[in-house]
Amino acid sequence: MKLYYAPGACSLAVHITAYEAGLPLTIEKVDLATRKTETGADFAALNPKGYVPALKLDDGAVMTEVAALVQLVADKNPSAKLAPANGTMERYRLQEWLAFISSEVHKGFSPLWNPATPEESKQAAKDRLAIRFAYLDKILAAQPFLTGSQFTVADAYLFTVVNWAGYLNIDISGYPNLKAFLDRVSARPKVREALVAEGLLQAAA
Ligand SMILES: N[C@@H](CCC(=O)N[C@@H](CS)C(=O)NCC(=O)O)C(=O)O
Repeated sequence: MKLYYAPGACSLAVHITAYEAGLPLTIEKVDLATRKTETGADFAALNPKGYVPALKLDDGAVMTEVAALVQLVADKNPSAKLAPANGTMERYRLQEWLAFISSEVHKGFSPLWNPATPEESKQAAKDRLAIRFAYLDKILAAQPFLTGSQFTVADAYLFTVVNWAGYLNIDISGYPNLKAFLDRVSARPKVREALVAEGLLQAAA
């Protein structure tokens, strides 16, 4: 499998999932401004949506959308327990989390990345995110991960997007359980490996 990614973007959730699942993965960086990859390939031709992540499977098929990709990758190695079995209530709960993260948190950040967003709209986006953070903080007060005691793809996705708060100078110290979650996930060896591979963290000497 080959993951087309941009450093620290939502593609990191798929990257973390593949490493946590112990699956072989090659990665190719995409310049989102030019839509060219680091090998000079035309990313827009590969994924007409133009955004990362895109995953090229071993049969050449290209898949997109974080919420679908993390499940596809997790299901390739069920023994890693990154997603409960398909068709179970636990799996639907996981999908409930993935939908929440995608629409309420991931896309909640989007206006903040856009330099053209007026200040007023940025503040409104931050206010909405604060409501989501407060909810997540309550959940994570009672359990280490979103679905309970097991790290899943939902945690990989939540970590990836809430981690953007640091880059955007959004103070999350008012959500100590969410902050502790970020620290807990960022300390995982496979997460660190993905961060190093994307050039976001120095490899330990
Ligand atoms: N619905 C997509 C959204 C992906 C997305 O927002 N990708 C961002 C990076 S996190 C991106 O590539 N933005 C550049 C663009 O849209 O041109 C998904 O969930 O995978």
